[in-house]
Amino acid sequence: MERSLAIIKPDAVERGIVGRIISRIEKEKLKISAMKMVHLTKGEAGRFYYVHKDKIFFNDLIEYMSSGPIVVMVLAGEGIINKWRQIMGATDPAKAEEGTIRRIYGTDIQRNVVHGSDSSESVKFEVNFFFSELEVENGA
Ligand code: IDP
Ligand code: MG
Repeated sequence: MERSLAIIKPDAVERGIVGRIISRIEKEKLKISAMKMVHLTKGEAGRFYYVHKDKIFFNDLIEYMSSGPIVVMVLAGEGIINKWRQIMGATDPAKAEEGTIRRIYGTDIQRNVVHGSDSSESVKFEVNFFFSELEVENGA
C-alpha cells in the first residue's frame, strides 16, 4: 500500500486548527495509519529537511519547524502521495487552489500549515524518520 508522511506544522498547532485539518483528512476518506505529536529540535528539523540545506530559506525553515510541537501522520492508500499534495495545495498559499488546506489556512510561503511527501523515495526516508514499523498500523 502506498504511504505518505503528513505533518501538521507548528503554526497550525499553535493556532488550534489541528482538529479542522484532521476532520478534512477524514472527510476526504484518507486512511491515517499512524499519528503522534513531537517537538523537533533545530538539529532534527535540519536532518528532516536536509534536501533544502543549500536554500536561502533553510535556516528560517528549521527555526520555524522547531518552534513548537507538530503532529506527524502516516497516510495510506492508492495514489496517496499525489492525493494528499492536491488536498494541501501549492507551497505558497497565495498560489494554492481555492479550497485547498494551504489556501484556506496558510499564512505565507513558510507558514503553510501542512507538509506532504513528494515522492516514494522521500516517503521512505520521512516515514522512517518519525516512525518505527511497529507504530504504523498493519497492512498500511
Ligand atoms: P512543499 O512543502 O510544498 O513540498 P518545499 O519546496 O519542499 O515545499 O519546501 C519545504 C518547506 O519550506 C515549505 O513547505 C515551506 O514551509 C518552506 N519554504 C519553501 N519555499 C520557501 C520560500 O521561498 N521562503 C520561505 N519558506 C519556504
Ligand atoms: Mg517538499
